[in-house]
Amino acid sequence: MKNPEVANRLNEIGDMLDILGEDTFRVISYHRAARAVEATTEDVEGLARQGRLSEIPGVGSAIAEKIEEYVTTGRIGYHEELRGKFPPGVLELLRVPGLGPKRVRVLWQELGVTDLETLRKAAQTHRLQRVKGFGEKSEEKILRGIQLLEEGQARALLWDAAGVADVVIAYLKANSPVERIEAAGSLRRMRETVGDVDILVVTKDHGAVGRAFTSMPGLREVVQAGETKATVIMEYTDWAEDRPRTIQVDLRILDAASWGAGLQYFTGSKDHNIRLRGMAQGQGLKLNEYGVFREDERIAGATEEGVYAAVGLPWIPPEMREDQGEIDAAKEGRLPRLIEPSDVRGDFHVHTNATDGVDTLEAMVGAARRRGYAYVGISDHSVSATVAFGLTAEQALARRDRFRAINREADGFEVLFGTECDILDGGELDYADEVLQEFDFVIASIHSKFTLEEREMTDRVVAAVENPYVNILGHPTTRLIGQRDPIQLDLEAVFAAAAKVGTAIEINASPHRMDLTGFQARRAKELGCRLALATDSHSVGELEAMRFGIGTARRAWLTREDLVNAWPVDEVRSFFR
Ligand code: DGT
Ligand code: CA
Ligand code: CA
Ligand code: ZN
Repeated sequence: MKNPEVANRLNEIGDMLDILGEDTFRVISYHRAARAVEATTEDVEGLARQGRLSEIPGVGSAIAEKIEEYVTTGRIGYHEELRGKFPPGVLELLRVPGLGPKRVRVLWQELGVTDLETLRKAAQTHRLQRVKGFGEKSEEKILRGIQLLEEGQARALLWDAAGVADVVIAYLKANSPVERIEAAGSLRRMRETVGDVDILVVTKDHGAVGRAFTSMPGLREVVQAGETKATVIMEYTDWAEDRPRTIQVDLRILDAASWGAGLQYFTGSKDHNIRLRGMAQGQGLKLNEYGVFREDERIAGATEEGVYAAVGLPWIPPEMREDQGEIDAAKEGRLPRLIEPSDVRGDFHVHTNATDGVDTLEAMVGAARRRGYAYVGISDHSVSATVAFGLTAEQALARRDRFRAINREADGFEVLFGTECDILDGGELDYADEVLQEFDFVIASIHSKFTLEEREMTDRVVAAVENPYVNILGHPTTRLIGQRDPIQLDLEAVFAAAAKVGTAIEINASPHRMDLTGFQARRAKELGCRLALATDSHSVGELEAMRFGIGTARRAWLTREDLVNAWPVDEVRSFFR
């Protein structure tokens, strides 16, 4: 499917026009078309062939022509023409938090800043301050922004890494004689970012698997190719920005007799492994990636369960293997029964095209149903979220009839009528209480004023959490991986307040948010909070992110009782009331 590539080109055209100071209306139309192309579930190639491109919302004839050109020739002449108008690094500057097209143009034209490196130099040597609108604060912000960007580039989002692993695994299954295959490493532990993808295989024919692995489509480079081990660099398009990126993929071929030991070893974490190995040594055993050995005899290795059992432990779920007390809990029989995908009955925090989503209410509801959910909570933005086309109270409430109509038709499935209501500067909510009480549930979220000091920010969030109409605190820290640091917030105080009044805390599974993290969510539970899993979907495809929300919940040691989504709809409704 070429949709991501097309969306990326259209976005770049919009950005370039903006830097060149072209008409805002044209700029916006390219960005809007890019979002729609990315979100549509239909392949643009097929639509182009059938002459149906203009059915994509926001795609007029001029943009349709460019998409057609890309689909047939792999390039867009207009894109290349614009590219020729400035140094290539200039576009990169847009990715620095706080730098919009207008500021980028000024930096480029007045200071000769042409890429991240020259920008860094200009900030370090305080030359930025010579430009109107830039001061010492903006220099610091820009330096931190460059650092965030580079950290983000070093590790992939979990969503992206999982996508690459899925493709590699499907390819090897289809094109080589693998008997077993699984992803290990940080991906299996569901860390929110992944350094490299580790794939483990059992096969009788090493050569055939190695050849398939080193000749997959999408390879940038083969770093090494040995008898039991190979490393390649794969290309992918990233979720957050639709940019071409690369990630390392390691393949290891294991003997069937060592499958469990290899899986255990290469899943990590390293700290978990070190502790486990210490435990084995204490019992006179040797543990490595080939098995558990007493003297020279292998007493376990074929299965992971067997490896843990050999050192006297029950199997520990991969998401818990972070050396955070899980080994002691296992030893003492205190491992929780973690939430499973099949326990999840619904999603909260879903946007539609009434605000900044791209799909209709009916499409989002239909997709949620097809996932096997019993309910879905729809939560479009409130009025102050202007960049997200937030709804006035009247507009929001006027939609209720449409929800009622869907619910009358849908047996055994319920749509909950919600809102994602902005938390304003002092912690008051964007809608009045009389409006808030009309919704089935209210998510309160921060989308503005990210830079308050901790004390003020904590008071602000606690005030929102204590509002009697608020049911869920949305993406509590607001961090965006690789783009924005978390706000200064005393999470302990927020969790304590939420536990007291019965406001649930969100685990937001949107790929670049992943907010709370597993460690934070575990602390929320310890302080008595309920948690709510939410994908913050802006299109049908993003409902899939629930997989990573569940991963995070498992990293947080959460069970069915802890997660509102695991409850039947009547219990959810009474909790919200
Ligand atoms: P990443 O790739 O940075 O997101 O994190 P991981 O955990 O996937 O790390 P990676 O790919 O370097 O190695 C995969 C697993 O292999 C790691 O989680 C544990 C195991 N491992 C790697 N190096 C060592 C080591 O020196 N000692 C031990 N005990 N285990 C190791
Ligand atoms: Ca890894
Ligand atoms: Ca690795
Ligand atoms: Zn939000």
